[in-house]
Amino acid sequence: MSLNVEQISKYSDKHPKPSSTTFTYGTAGFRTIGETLESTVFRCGMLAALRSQSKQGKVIGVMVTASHNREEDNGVKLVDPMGEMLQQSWEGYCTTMANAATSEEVVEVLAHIVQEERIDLTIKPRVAYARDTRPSGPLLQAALEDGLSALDVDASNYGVVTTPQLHYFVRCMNTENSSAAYGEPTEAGYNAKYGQAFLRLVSGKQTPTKLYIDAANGVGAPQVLKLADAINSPYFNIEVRNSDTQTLGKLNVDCGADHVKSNQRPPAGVTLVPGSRYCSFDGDADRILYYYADEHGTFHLLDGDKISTLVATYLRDLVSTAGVDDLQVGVVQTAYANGNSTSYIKDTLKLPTVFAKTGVKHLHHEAEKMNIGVYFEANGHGTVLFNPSAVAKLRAVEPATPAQVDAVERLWALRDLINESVGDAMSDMLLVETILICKGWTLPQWDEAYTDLPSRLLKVVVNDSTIFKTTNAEQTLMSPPLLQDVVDSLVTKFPRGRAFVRPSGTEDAVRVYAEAATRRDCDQLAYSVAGAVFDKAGGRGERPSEFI
Ligand code: 16G
Ligand code: MG
Repeated sequence: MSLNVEQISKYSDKHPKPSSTTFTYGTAGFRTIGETLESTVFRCGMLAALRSQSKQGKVIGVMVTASHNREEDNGVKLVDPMGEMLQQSWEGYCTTMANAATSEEVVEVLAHIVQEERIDLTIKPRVAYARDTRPSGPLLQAALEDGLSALDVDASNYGVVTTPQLHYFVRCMNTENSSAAYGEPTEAGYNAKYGQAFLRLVSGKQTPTKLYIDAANGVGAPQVLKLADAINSPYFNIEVRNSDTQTLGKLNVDCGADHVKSNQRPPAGVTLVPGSRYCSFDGDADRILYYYADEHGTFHLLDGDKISTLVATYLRDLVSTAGVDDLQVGVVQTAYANGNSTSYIKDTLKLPTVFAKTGVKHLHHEAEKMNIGVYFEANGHGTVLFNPSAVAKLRAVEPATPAQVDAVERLWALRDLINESVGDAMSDMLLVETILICKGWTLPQWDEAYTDLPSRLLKVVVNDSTIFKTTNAEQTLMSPPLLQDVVDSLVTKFPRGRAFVRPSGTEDAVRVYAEAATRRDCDQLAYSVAGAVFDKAGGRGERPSEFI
């Protein structure tokens, strides 16, 4: 069997590539102005089909979203059979395919992939797809459906759902009727699985105060309300703010997890009252952060690092109570993790921790190497993985005391509560709520574990960000030459100073991160490093110079 060239060309001619744009499959798929993405999304439909055939007809996911980016942007990414990010070796195919100039070239690229991957075209391809609430979503979805029709895909449309929900559906579909069955691949199945695990873990404890959720005016708003309906219990007492997905121009504007983390202040539409509890999702609900105001009204952020230390502590204690001694909990962070969180994990919790490159796929792969791997980016994106040896060790344990029985049961329930396919704001929220309810903790009590070092993230626009090459989990610059020496010498001037420079994987810019013992030192360090990048590596526009 060979590719149906006539059918593919007919559909492809409907979605010509804009001649002036070059597309790249970046950290989280393709992402740019939504209206320019039609040809790319169409082609992703065909790529998903081939990927499915290369996996013997397993379901591949396609998600149309641009997460926390502005509303006019959109994006598309592919999801592999277990709900994980697309295998990196296929990213190159995606980029080549997106940049094919004509329909003839599109067919050539498809034929090349079929040959390289030895794809059996007689296998029926299966794809599950969904989108977020962006206005360009319906147009792109129609293009995607053409791509699926071009290769005669057996397709499932999940409508408007969060990114992690689609990852969950893909994993469920591919594990149905197997010993690894993950759940029912429907919204109701998702809500039932996570909702029931949550209630199993918290029942009998004291009910919490209300949780205010900033849903970034995105898809998390309708979905978390459905989750609350399914849970239907005072243990999940929520009020959703920034839930307007209908009015144009509101998505992620002055709200959402990225805004809160970047600006270190509460979102619009939420007035913090001391004693109350708040969290923010991002636009596609794969990130979450908590925050509160103290009695002086000062804002305190509980970011991904705080979530990961809370979760790792809880798991470590349960593992120890359960008596599964050789079951190791580890933590994966990125260079953006606050230095005090890393010291806390190493010195106080005494847990192993490693750094991975930015981007969920990199953390995920490191976490897979651990028995129980907790991974979070400081921006609130993360989850927990139980690897097969952890599951085997848990199965083998023979609890002797009621406390051990309880701890083992809790570990199983936690595994059901966690979306292991990818970081998930709703599942992570239920996890944090569970731990707080079980410990009887307020947000300030959770916050007591350690105090963040002051940190600052700056962006420098340069002529060519591709000259920036890093190593050591993006903490050390290899190129441009000698720039790392300058960074190193600046860092030594400030107590507890740390700084790194890395090219962004989602936009054409360079990011500078710095932290130090005091706010003043931290800002001085950040601006001196950013100034050095600007001067020595082709800075464009205004020189970053607020303090120097
Ligand atoms: C993407 C990543 C996020 C990462 C961010 C870094 C996924 C699903 N998302 O949004 O994890 O923190 O990129 O962006 O992997 P940057 O490279 O522009 O700094
Ligand atoms: Mg997101």
